[in-house]
Parts: sequence; C-alpha cells; structure tokens
Amino acid sequence: MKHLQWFPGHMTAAVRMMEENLKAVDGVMMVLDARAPRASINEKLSKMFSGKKILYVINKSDLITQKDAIRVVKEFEKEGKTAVSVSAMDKRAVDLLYSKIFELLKEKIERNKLRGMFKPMRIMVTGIPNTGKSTIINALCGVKKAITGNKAGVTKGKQWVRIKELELLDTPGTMPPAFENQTLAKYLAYIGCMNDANLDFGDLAFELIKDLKEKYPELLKEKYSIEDLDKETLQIFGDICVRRGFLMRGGEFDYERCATAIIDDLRKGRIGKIIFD
Ligand SMILES: Nc1nc2c(ncn2[C@@H]2O[C@H](COP(=O)(O)OP(=O)(O)OP(=O)(O)O)[C@@H](O)[C@H]2O)c(=O)[nH]1
Ligand SMILES: [Mg+2]
Repeated sequence: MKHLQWFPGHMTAAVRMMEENLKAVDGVMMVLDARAPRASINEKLSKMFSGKKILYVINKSDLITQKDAIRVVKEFEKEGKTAVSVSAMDKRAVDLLYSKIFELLKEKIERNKLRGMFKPMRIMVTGIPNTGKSTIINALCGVKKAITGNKAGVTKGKQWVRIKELELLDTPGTMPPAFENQTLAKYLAYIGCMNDANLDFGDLAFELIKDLKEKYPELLKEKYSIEDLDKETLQIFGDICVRRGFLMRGGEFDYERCATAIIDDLRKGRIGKIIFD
C-alpha cells in the first residue's frame, strides 16, 4: 500500500493556533474515534498538552461493542489517563461529559471559588479530523453552534463556544506530521479520518478485507454471504464483487466500485461493531 501521510498547510496553522491558545485554557478534551482509539491519539498534541489536564473522549462508541468500550476505558485509566467513552449522538453523553470535565478540573474550580472567582472553565477541544469534536460541542451546548460534517477537515479556523460554566474552543482536526506506524495510519484511513482524495480505495478495501478476515471472520462472512474464507484475499474481494453485483461488461470484477461500497459499509457500521486497535 502507498505510504500514508496527511499534513497540509492548514494543519500547521491549526497547531500554531492551538499552541498560542494553550495558556488561555484550563483543560483539554482530546476526542478519539472508538473504532481506533490508539491510532487516533495524536502524540504530537499529547506532548504539546503535557502540562494540561486532558480528558480523553472516546467518541462514536455506538460503533463498537459495549464490552470493547469498557475495556478501552480501563486500559486508558491503567495508563494514568482520564478517559470516558461516549456517543455524541446519545443524549446521555452530555451529563457524562460534564461530570468528567468538572471532576478533572475540580481543584481549579475549588481554588477559584475560595478566591471568590467564578470564571468559566476554558476547554480546548482537539483531536484528529472527523472524530466528532464539533458534534460534541454542539451536544454540550444543546444547539448547533459548530459546523459538523461527515468527512475529514470540516472545521477550518478556531471557534469559541460559550455555555454557562464552560467556554469551549473548537479546533480543526490535526494529524501528526508523519506516521511512523503505518498500520495505525491505515486504520485511520478505514474509518474516514484521512483525506479520501489521497487514498487508493482499491488498496484500502483489499487491506480491510485481509484485516477483517483475521479479526472478524464471522462478520465478514455474514455481511457478504461468503461461506468459506479459506482462500486468498483477492478471491474473497472477487466473491464480494459477485455477491454485490459489481461486474463490468464481459463479467470482469469491478473492484473499484466494490471497494467504495465496502469502505462505506464499514464506516456506516453496516458490517458490524468493529474495533481495530
Ligand atoms: N456514529 C456516530 N457518529 C458521530 C458521532 N459523533 C459524531 N459523529 C459523526 O461524525 C462526523 C464528523 O463529526 P464532526 O463533529 O464534524 O467531527 P470533527 O471532529 O469536528 O471533524 P473536523 O472538524 O473535520 O476535524 C459527522 O458526520 C457526525 O455526525 C458519534 O458518537 N457516533
Ligand atoms: Mg469540526
């Protein structure tokens, strides 16, 4: 597969903007995608925020099993990280996030109170593209204030959103300048955090079938009515083309169109509840 990397100029600008605003914030929410919670940690950002209180928000948990969601939070906590698993689409997320944020910033709030200060806590909401940062901010606000969209790179500049006790800074999704671990980068490409325009969907779907065959054989079989997975990945890809009717004139497999459909199935959760790392 082609080497994966995505760090356009607007991300350099976004990182600089976050650095400049760092002093002004009390804490950080790093929004991750539950389907690839490790891969979606931008270590460069974690380093930059090392002096700050960080809440790791494992979002889109509706797309993984509850068992995995609980396990991931436990693993994060074991590493000393404060983490919470939510689905921004679920009403329960709001209370959960509020209580976690206030727990995280308790000392600071108490200190302010003792001094007779009641200033709102400022939180920077960061993470890689498309993890649901703006959706979470809207959920916390109760109204749509931040622009959202189902592709990577929707939020452009910075945007402060004020709610009673909180001020949230929405930021554009940013990637690390380079991916040393290409396997993790591949997971991000699967779930739609990379720029689709740079991706070869044929290659990506091939890799996805290979990974699913290994990690989720039952889901793969079930979704595409494949009886036997004991064959080459390319043959399975061909089987899916046939099942889904992706054939060209003359009966050749239309791998390209089939690839797009498979990736879309995965992203919409139609193959099942899947976690990659
Ligand atoms: N299934 C599911 N989808 C979600 C969830 N949260 C957000 N989404 C969807 O994910 C997509 C991206 O959401 P955004 O809020 O725009 O993501 P963002 O992190 O602000 O993205 P950028 O601004 O591009 O960095 C949208 O289509 C949302 O509807 C969730 O908890 N579950
Ligand atoms: Mg956004």
